[in-house]
Amino acid sequence: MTETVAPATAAQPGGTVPTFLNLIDGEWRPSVTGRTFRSTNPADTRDVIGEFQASDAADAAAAIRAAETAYPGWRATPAPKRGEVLYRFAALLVEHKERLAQAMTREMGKVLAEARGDVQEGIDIAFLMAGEGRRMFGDTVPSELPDKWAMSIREPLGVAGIITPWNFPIAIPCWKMMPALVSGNTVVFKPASDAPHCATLLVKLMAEAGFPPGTVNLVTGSGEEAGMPIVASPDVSVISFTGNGATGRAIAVEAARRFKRLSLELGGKNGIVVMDDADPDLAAEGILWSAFGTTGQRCTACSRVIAHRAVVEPLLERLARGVAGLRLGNGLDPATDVGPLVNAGALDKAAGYVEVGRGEGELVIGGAPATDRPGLEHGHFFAPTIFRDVMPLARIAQEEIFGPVLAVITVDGYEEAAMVLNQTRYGLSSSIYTRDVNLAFRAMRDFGTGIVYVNAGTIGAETHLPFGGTKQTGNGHREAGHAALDTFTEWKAIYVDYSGRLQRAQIDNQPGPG
Ligand code: UN1
Repeated sequence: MTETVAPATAAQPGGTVPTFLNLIDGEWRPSVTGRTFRSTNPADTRDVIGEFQASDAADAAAAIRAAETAYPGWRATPAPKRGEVLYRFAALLVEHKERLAQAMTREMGKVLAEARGDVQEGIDIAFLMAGEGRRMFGDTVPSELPDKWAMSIREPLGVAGIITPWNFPIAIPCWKMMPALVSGNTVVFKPASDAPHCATLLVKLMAEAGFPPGTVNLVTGSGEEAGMPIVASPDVSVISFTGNGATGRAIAVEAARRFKRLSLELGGKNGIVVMDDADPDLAAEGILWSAFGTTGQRCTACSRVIAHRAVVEPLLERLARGVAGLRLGNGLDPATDVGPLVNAGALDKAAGYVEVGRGEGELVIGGAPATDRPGLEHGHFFAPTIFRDVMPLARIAQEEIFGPVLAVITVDGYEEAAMVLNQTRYGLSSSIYTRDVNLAFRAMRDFGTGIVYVNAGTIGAETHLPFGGTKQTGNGHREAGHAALDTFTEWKAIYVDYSGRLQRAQIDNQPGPG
């Protein structure tokens, strides 16, 4: 493989563009299609990162075969030994953190400090799951009968299909692959087409860490050509997907045909409630970070503020001031607060929702692409945007924009705030700012999301608690924490009768009255 981490600055026009390959059965291989696609820098699209394999069903099939072949050996490897490979991988991530973070900022635009955080999340989950190699707790319970043993163990499922988004291009693949691998599955990994370079660097380190050939296979390409064949394959036992709802639905339909285990992590429309007793400075800071960090491109990003009428003016004043101070630019520049959107489609989507928003609320600040500003001409930059006086059921308060567009809704009390907060089809993250402990506990109970924050924004989940959402945010599974093992394992109940005679179970030994 031509493996270079190109300089952080834009490639010279006419400079050579490296070509990257799939990893199948421990070998770097070109796609059978002979086609490639480009990954470019969203802060400056003249900077081409590389050509990547435009794989199709035949490449997916080869990767699945490799994973199937590697499975018996990996499954038979004791879990603590599998965990040791994860430890080595985690250590390599630590060693290469800065290089990976730079490559990430260049490929998908998030500012360097956040890119480092993304790699850190990968490190954290790798260490956590490495430890699962020595835990992976099951139950040992007393039997109903004498001289009989009863216990349960987790077993791997087989080949895991891992299909990931571009917005956390190291963290999310690690969230999925680490629990899959430590529990004895082998992996076929199809990353988003906006971040194939990060995926390539990641699997290269995995191979270096000592995952045996075929245990981890990488196939780049489009969702339709390379992803769907993985979902449809009878030889893939479990799919874990993070991405948009429409793709999630198509995957769910296909997976259902084979009763395939499927974990979906889809959209969000995360709200922050600000009560009249909240500290307005603290709330404004949390909102700005949650709404405009990662340019609003997190599943957990805050896109709705539900503010008590008594605080809405001081809050909006702070938010507008905060937004005015945010510096847009290339994420490699330490002065940058907000990087570009990932691609031209994302820019068009944000602009389209701003047009919708003009009819649904009052524009406070922003509202346009920022590509007319000096230095931003060649990137997908959009000005952080706030609308006020938005009605709870307005489109900009209901639909996931996945960009820096925030809708502020005014309410008159806690009951109304909780109702509005829950009035969406999604349920990933939520937050309340209040100094009233009773209200905080009511919110913990009432907010119908998988993650609830008190006096903090909606982003920044830690890797050792379950991550995921209710309603159309997913299909009930959770990532991260020990809950992640539930996606990639199934339970086996084991009974050992050491009495040396036939003992009928309690249910089979009911003589009846008299
Ligand atoms: C995502 O956007 O899909 O909680 C993941 C957070 C991060 C993960 C976000 N730890 O904001």
